[in-house]
Amino acid sequence: MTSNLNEIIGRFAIEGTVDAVKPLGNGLINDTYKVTTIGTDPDYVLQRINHHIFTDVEGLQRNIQAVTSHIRRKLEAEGASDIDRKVLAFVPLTDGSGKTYYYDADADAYWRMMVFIPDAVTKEAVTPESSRDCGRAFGQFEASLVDIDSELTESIPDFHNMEFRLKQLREAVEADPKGRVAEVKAELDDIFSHADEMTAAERLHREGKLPKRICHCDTKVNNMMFDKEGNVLCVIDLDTVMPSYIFSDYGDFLRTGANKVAEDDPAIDKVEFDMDIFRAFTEGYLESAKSFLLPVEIENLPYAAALFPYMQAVRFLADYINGDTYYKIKYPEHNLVRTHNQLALFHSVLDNTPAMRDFIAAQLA
Ligand code: GN1
Ligand code: MG
Repeated sequence: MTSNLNEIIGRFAIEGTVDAVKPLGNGLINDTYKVTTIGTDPDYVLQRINHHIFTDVEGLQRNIQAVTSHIRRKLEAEGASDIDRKVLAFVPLTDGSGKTYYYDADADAYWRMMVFIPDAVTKEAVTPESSRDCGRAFGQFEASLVDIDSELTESIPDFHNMEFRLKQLREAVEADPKGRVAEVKAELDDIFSHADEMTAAERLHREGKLPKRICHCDTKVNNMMFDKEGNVLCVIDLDTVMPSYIFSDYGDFLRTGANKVAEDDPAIDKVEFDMDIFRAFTEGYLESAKSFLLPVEIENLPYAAALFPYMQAVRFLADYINGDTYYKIKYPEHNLVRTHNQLALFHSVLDNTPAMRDFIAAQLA
């Protein structure tokens, strides 16, 4: 059974009278609608949260509330202008519970409502200029959260834990439900030959040398709002905001932004790590994040750039072996093609690592 949208909207304490409700954006995980009101009252964004992926909706919304109210308080203390366009605002329910999500038991659906940010745009394409802005903005996002005192939960447990992702791959290989393991021996050999170096983060963390901080964990260019002049307004899509190594935000942006082709492009010989994007993003990121980053975090930025294509290859290959149960596929070999693409990117990052180290050292000099 599907939810009645007007009935859902009525659960939230919005201002004004609803004029129209229309689908918004092209997200793969949540369903999103724009709720337009009559006249000058704010418009809203209504979202159905995918609770099959985000199983702890209560914890997830608590994370988002903690993060957005912390950022809002800081902006207010700084006397910043235009605060409503610089941080998301979630609408509470009308029932006085203070909750910012509604569970529709009949349809087994979770909903939330936020204020629509007017006169803002998102970008899909990464240029050196926009990646510098993204680096600065994601670094700023982390910087503004270093002193948050709320305990955040992992909205997807072990999301970016490389040891855990390798364990999932080993389990897939062991089970081999589709008989696909025999055809991916070379890919598995490649992956497992780098397993030790790629799990360095977990070891550093256990040794007490590497902290977890509040990270965004889905740092794509399209998760950022810009004003009409092209200035960054704010970071959006906060479902994956959770404690992680800063490698998550740095590495995952470069995984998507600095690949010369899309992550599922079958032209594997065209996969290449784009050093122009790397330099611009790193400059922006260090500008806003170096005030709090530890030497161990900065030293390992090239590792982070390699870690994310590697982790994604592990995840895609495990899904391929398992019979494509997690990622949507458009054709039977899709996850295998994605695996090849991400492994090629991983090797391109390794080839560029000495140059990356030199660049980062020069930034700090
Ligand atoms: C998923 O749906 P999307 O593209 O935002 C995945 C990411 C992967 C990405 C690979 C919750 O993100 O971790 O990097 O696919 N998100 C989740 O395309 O698993
Ligand atoms: Mg998104």
